[in-house]
Amino acid sequence: MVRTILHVDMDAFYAAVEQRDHPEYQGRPLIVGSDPKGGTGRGIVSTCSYEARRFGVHSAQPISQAWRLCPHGVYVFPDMNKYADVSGMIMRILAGYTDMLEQISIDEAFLDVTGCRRLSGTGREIAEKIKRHISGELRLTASVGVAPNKFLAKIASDLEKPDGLVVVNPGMEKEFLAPLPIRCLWGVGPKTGEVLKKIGLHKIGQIAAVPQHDLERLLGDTGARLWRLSQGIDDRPVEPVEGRKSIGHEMTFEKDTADFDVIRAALLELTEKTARRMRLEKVRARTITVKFRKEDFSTFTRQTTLGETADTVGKIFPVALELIKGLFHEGTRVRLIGVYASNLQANSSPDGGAQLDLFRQTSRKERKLAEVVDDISRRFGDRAITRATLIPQRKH
Ligand code: TTP
Ligand code: MG
Repeated sequence: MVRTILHVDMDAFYAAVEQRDHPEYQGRPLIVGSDPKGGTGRGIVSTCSYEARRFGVHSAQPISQAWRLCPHGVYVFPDMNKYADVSGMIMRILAGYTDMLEQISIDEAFLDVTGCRRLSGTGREIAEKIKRHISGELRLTASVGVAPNKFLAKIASDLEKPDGLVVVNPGMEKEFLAPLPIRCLWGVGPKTGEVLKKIGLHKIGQIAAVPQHDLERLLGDTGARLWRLSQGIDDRPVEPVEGRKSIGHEMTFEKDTADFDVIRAALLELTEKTARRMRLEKVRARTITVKFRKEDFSTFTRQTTLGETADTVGKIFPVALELIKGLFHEGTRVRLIGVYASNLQANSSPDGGAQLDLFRQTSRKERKLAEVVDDISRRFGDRAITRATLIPQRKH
């Protein structure tokens, strides 16, 4: 069955909220981030208004550089509580259109409106309604992509920002993708990008024209996945939190590795991402699973059920590490590892739902730490804060 998926993404989210609430900022370059301190500030830009983007300012840029590019801009500190409240209002509006709603960050969500088309109109009509609803009620603009799958909807929402609406009709997938640069394909990092460029592939249409097995030979699993995406194929369902079976992350090592320290560091990073995701979606897990693939592609999984539900690295990592140790033997060369949290439960109680926790005190401290980390990474990007053990050892 052909699906109708919407991707809704707010325009310049934090900056737009500030401009709405401070009419004197409207029409001006507005930079939300840490204190620029007259150009000597050491923090980064969270986001900026479209007026500021014209000067080359962007998210995750050092604030000192933003200052050089745009010294006459307005600089404000992020007000996370306010943005979280507005985010909640946006999600409640979206939830009024379908139960098939998957929030993926503070300002974006996927909706599967396949079942609503007859009642509420075409995908385009539903998208127009949602845009009007959000701007009428919250005085903020959203950009929406409408397409037969998540991948295309996400690209489409970005194409005509701000206040955009782009529809990819079924049958037009390949045509729509062909002229776009390959970095739009999920999973094309700088490394893979280089490999593809070297053999003369720059546009998605060029990838789509390569025989699938050639791309697979070149890039393995990634090649197969990229080829499918280049054809506009993406079967992943929109997963509302309640219906969601698991949250997790996996990674393939650049080079197969037998170094357990490398594996441990990667596992910690994956656990960190997974736990953060769980807190964002306000769920806790009872089951932890690890995935382990050797150089010969043989793949193993192991899982454990916890005595109590968890959503922090402190609780999940030791369990995941034990599971991985059970699968690793001296000399084993590892290609990929993953960690998944499942058996998910909504987390509504204020102490994080850990009523059975005997170590209340440590548990509370750990949650506090996790919340601070979440806050920092929301403001300054995922790379802004990490565990010291994840920083590669440098000379100094
Ligand atoms: P985005 O949707 O990526 O950016 P945006 O909404 O500001 O702008 P647009 O979508 O129109 O391009 O991120 C949503 C919010 O998340 C953003 O307003 C601020 C925050 N954010 C950070 O704090 N750091 C970052 O590096 C990024 C990308 C976003
Ligand atoms: Mg946005």
